Amino acid sequence: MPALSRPAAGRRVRALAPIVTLMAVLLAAALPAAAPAASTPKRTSAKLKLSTTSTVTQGENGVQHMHFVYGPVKINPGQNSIFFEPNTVRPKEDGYFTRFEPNLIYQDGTIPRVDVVHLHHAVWMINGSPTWAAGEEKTAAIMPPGYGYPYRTTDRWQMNHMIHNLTPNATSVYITYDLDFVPATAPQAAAIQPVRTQWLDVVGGSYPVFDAIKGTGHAGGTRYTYPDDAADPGVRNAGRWTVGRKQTLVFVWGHLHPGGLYDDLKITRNGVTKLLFRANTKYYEPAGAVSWDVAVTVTPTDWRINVQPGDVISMSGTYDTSRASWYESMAIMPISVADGWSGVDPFTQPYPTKGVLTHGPLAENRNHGGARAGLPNPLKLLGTTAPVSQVAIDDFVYGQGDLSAVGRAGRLPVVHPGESLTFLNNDAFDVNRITDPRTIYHTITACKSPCNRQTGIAYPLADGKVAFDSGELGFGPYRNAAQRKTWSTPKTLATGTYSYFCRIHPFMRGAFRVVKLKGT
Ligand SMILES: [Cu+2]
Repeated sequence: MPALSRPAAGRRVRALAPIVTLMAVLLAAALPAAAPAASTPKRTSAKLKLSTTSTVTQGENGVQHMHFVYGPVKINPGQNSIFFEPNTVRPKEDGYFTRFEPNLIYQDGTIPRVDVVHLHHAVWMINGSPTWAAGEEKTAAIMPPGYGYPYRTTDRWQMNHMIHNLTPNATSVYITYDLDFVPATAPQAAAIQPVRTQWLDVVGGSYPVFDAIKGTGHAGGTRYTYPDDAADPGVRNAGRWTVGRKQTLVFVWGHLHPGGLYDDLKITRNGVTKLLFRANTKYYEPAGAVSWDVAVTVTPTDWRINVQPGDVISMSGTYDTSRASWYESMAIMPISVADGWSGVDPFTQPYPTKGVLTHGPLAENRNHGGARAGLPNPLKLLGTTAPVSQVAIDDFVYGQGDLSAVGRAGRLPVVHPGESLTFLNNDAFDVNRITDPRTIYHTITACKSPCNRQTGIAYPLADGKVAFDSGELGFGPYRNAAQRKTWSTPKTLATGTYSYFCRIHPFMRGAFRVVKLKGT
């Protein structure tokens, strides 16, 4: 189990969240499969650990409950990198999948605390197509009775994962997935209608993200919907699918990041647009829509929508921009689709719209943060006596003005109005090593002063009075890397003290000051 201390212990002591015993959670399989959204499933609180070996147990009606364990996945200090790897952890015979449920565990079967290491995303790529996915919201995909994903042992599986290590400590984890499987040899298999995933994503590409900036969007700058509120009209067609033949939509789920409120699935026919389903969030987080302590609704088991050639299926994602900015946000809706019609016409017949939750509050989300941490209040810290032009970041520490620093290094770097302070990420290694997965990305992201409280899943937030963000400083093969290691503060900042944090490693805090020095 990784300790929450820095690797170079003793040099400087950080005020971090107290080390608490990691809590095991109930086997998610023990939860009700589909409780009405109105009734929240119970918090996971049992002492069960997930198995660290793949297992199969025989269920009823020919169904096998399969628990797969993928890994170990070595996690480097502070990593936030994307990997594509072949995946051979899967059934040994042909059949159908009727349920998918993801998780992340340590070697001992316990589930990592989400503020320590978490599944930013994982996508199960099958024969080159994204089929199932997981984010830290850990939604389960449960097919309505009679539908299943066909599986052949000759299929090509790849795992695309982005596991985010919020600490400077290396660790090792396993991605788990619980699948209900009906072997092709079981009599029940003959009655299963095959489905495939139609992937809808508001942005598209290998790293489909957008920024939802505090105070922007609609409803007085409190809601930001992508693509509707996006400035770039070129992106507006990414989350659309034009139907080519008679098909039935049988199941829909939605992926969002913290701050996300809902994903909407829509259909347009003959110029008329209707909402087919809203994947709505249920935040268990006491502070509201600001953390991963959330579940997202899926379609109810009797939801079936007939679609026909020419129909346009589209989606949007909406974030709360009243309290904070949400950088690198996602909005994705995988749809399970069967051939032929086995549902209702959405324009002439009623269909259920109330979603269901697939899990309750999860124990791994319990460290919310925000308590006193013993860090200084930057508003009361002295500034440097001369203007500073550059702050280097080394080994997870901002070189000047880091709130954990003592003595002169803890003085806030001062810049003149109209000038900027440049940050240099030395943990990003060299440009010649751009594919090195050890690259450590850091950000300089505005948070509301003093921004000095204990780190948790809901603290700190990108809630600075003036929003700024450097992007992920560093190099790498994917779009999450800024492909540069420097960033300069806006020259337009008014005089005052500005707090910031690293949104990849939120224990990293710092501040700088814009001030006109006397005599200059
Ligand atoms: Cu960082």
